[in-house]
Amino acid sequence: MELHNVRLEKEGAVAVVVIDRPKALNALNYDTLKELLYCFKTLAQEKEIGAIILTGGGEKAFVAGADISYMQELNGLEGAEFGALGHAVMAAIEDAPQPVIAAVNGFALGGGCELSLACDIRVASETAKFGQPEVNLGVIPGFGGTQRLPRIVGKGIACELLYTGDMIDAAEALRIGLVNKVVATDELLDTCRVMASKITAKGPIAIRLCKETVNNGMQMDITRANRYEATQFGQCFASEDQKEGMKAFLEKRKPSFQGK
Ligand code: DAK
Repeated sequence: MELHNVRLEKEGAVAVVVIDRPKALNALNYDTLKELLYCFKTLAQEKEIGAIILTGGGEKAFVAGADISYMQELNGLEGAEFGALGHAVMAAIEDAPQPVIAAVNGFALGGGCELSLACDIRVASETAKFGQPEVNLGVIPGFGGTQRLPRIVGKGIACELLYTGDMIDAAEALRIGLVNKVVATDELLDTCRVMASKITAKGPIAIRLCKETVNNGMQMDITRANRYEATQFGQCFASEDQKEGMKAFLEKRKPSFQGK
């Protein structure tokens, strides 16, 4: 697939996906969502990629939301198709075997905030701004914001953000647990690269199973979730990585994981 709105760059074991429509503050139209879906589906098959960073092109925005000028013209059927595509992108990020780090470099509003919520980890620049302003447009979030936001920051704070449509800055996002850390703008990508490299140095099977277990377990009650974790834990022992990791510890050397 030819990419016009998204750039896919590979730096060793780390892939960087850049949403690149800075003139429209990287707003998500149909084509951009299609390209994102393609990138995440493709990367999911690439065993040599161990972590993915998702960010926005330009200086101002991660993603300022779904593309309002595109959406304005949609009929009911097209709206439903657009919604389904958005959900498919969020699911592709969550289901990717690799951890996905959102490097939030500016506005993350509406669908842009929701995109960051689908990622495993959010790192924000000092200039980042988050919000779910859909109520200002007479709609509700449609890419999972009403579901993922309360699971991340708790119901009360999520409801305040969802009902008021207020924008919050990076410091407030950190305070409420929406982001993992806030760094200077010019350090954002390198901070994410360091984090991604730390992850890619671990056993890929353990990382994949960890992500899968967190995401699936959070949909279960605690008893089932713990049973599920025990099964997933057992799976690690069918891997060469587990043998290597434990052998390396006992031999006082660094492990050499092969992802097998
Ligand atoms: N869509 C389209 N264009 C956008 C945009 C957006 N969301 N956000 C900004 N732009 C464009 C502006 O129109 C402007 O274009 P030009 O006039 O230069 O052609 C350019 O980006 C620069 O924006 P501004 O001139 O407005 O820049 P400022 O610094 O003054 O303001 C801002 C930045 C981010 C505060 C402002 O642009 C803004 O408020 N943007 C809209 C934010 C917003 O409301 N986002 C939420 C969108 S609603 C669905 C599922 C999900 C969704 C929809 C449907 N289904 C299930 C069907 C999701 C909905 C949303 O995300």
